[in-house]
Amino acid sequence: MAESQLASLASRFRGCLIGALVGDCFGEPFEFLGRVTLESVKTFVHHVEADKSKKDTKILHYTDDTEMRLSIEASLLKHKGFNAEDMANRFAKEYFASKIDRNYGAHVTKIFSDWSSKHMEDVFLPASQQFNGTGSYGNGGGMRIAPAALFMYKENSHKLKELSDKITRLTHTHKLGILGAYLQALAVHLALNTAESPFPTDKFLQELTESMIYHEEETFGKYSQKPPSDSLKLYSQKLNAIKEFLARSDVEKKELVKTLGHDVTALGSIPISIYAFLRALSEINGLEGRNPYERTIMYAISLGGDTDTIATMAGAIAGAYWGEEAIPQKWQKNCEGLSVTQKHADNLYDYVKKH
Ligand code: F2R
Ligand code: MG
Ligand code: MG
Repeated sequence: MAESQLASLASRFRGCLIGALVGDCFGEPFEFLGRVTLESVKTFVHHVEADKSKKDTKILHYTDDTEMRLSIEASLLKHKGFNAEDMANRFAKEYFASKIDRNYGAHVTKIFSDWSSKHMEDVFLPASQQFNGTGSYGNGGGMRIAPAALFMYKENSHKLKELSDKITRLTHTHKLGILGAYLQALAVHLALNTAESPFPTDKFLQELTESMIYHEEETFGKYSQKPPSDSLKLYSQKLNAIKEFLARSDVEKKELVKTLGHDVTALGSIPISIYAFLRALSEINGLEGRNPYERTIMYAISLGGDTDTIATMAGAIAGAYWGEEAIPQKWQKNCEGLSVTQKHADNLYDYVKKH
């Protein structure tokens, strides 16, 4: 693909948010299902792509990843920036109003209850009290952060981090939860701002790694919270592992998951989402004939574990680079929340163009 064939910016805004939506809806049936294979993902996708007139094609519901993302978009647009009380209100209102179980994280809903039941002088307080005051390092910050990257399209990474941190701290105050959400936001921001083709993988990974080294030193130099994992303890280490995996042709899922993770923590899911996007830039055995966005989603889900969240994060990055056109119409139309996602993407694009 030559530079002139890159998708328009408006298409990339839509691609990012629709890309995230599809990842969530397609990943949901597989979340922590046990054994997931590329073949089972292909069977599922073929079913989605089958003629809608066939009786058993159902709309795919979104989960907490999308419900919270939509609230962030609505709040940023309404207030032309971050408003803590409004965003918190929207998170809680959507959670309590939903007739569908969106499968929220086990602890985050306690924060919604606190916001709703107590008069809160400080909306950041309930999150900071979770897990004996260490805060959550779940991936709930990263799963919903893509709109921050769109909103800060014209701004530098420091401004992006300020916004990402504020949004994340409403529910996740552990340093790894906050850093992970920023890593995901930066990955989307860089993909959106990349005007080169083919995609410059080395440059992308280098920028992510340099930024994470800078912020990890700043963070762990000042704070005493220790990372929970007994494998690679920092995002920058996992980004180095991604570079090594991409240089090899013999990487098995087992080794990938052991090193990068595929669980509900930020450290155990955001790096593998970035890897899925980068790996899908090249052909993948069994996914011949699929474009890079399709490969990203199908491959991300095939890695198993927290599939809705890994696929929504990988899908946001892929959509921000490849644009809306790369996402098959049949995939889009089978997802709950398509029209509101399109509207939010267009409104964010209009906002960014004017400011
Ligand atoms: N809830 C789900 N899926 C069901 C997950 C079941 C799974 N077997 C499991 O391991 O929990 N999906 C949705 O939740 C994820 C996002 O979660 P979020 O918003 O980060 O929630 P929470 O409650 O803050 O954190 C999730 C879990 O992480 C562990 N954890 C976090 N911080 C911790 C800490 N400081 N100490 C110890 N454990 C910590 C806890 O187990 C939390 O329950 C997404 O997958 C979304 O799709
Ligand atoms: Mg979910
Ligand atoms: Mg999940």
